[in-house]
Amino acid sequence: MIRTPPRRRLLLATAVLLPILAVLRPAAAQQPSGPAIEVERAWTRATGPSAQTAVAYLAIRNRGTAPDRLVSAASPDARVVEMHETTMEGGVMRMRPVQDGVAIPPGGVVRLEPDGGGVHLMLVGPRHAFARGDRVSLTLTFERAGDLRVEMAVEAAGARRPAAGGGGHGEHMPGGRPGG
Ligand SMILES: [Cu+2]
Repeated sequence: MIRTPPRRRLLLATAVLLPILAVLRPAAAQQPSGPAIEVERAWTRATGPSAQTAVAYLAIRNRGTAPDRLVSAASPDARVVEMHETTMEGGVMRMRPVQDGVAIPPGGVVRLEPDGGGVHLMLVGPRHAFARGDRVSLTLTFERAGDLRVEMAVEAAGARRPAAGGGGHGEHMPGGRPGG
């Protein structure tokens, strides 16, 4: 009669389990609990009735384990929402549309803020004036996370951050130069 030694049985069990774990692990990693994409500090600036554009800022946090990408944005309060980046060309500040969207790395936060690297959202053709204290609705479309609707706080004209005043570059035109 041949008995399998206990150590050998353990090795056999490990040999059977390891491939199963190898298959299960990547699937579990792709399903984080809760929403992978969160938006914080979404705000825009007060505008006059004849404003051609309004600027919008926000921070996007990726709590997931996969990279995502902001591919487009829309608002019922504007004709179109564009993603812009500000660049310096020969000492002149210019805005141009962002190509291929804004990458949001896993575990990272991307800040579309006045001092956060020059990327912002531009509400082109606001349908009405934005008054301080109002809320403006914005829908963000992500490659993986899909659509996300956020309410932006309307801060004072020229604000540099939410709920604070200060000198800003004010109203600016797509492809033009910021006011200062
Ligand atoms: Cu812009």
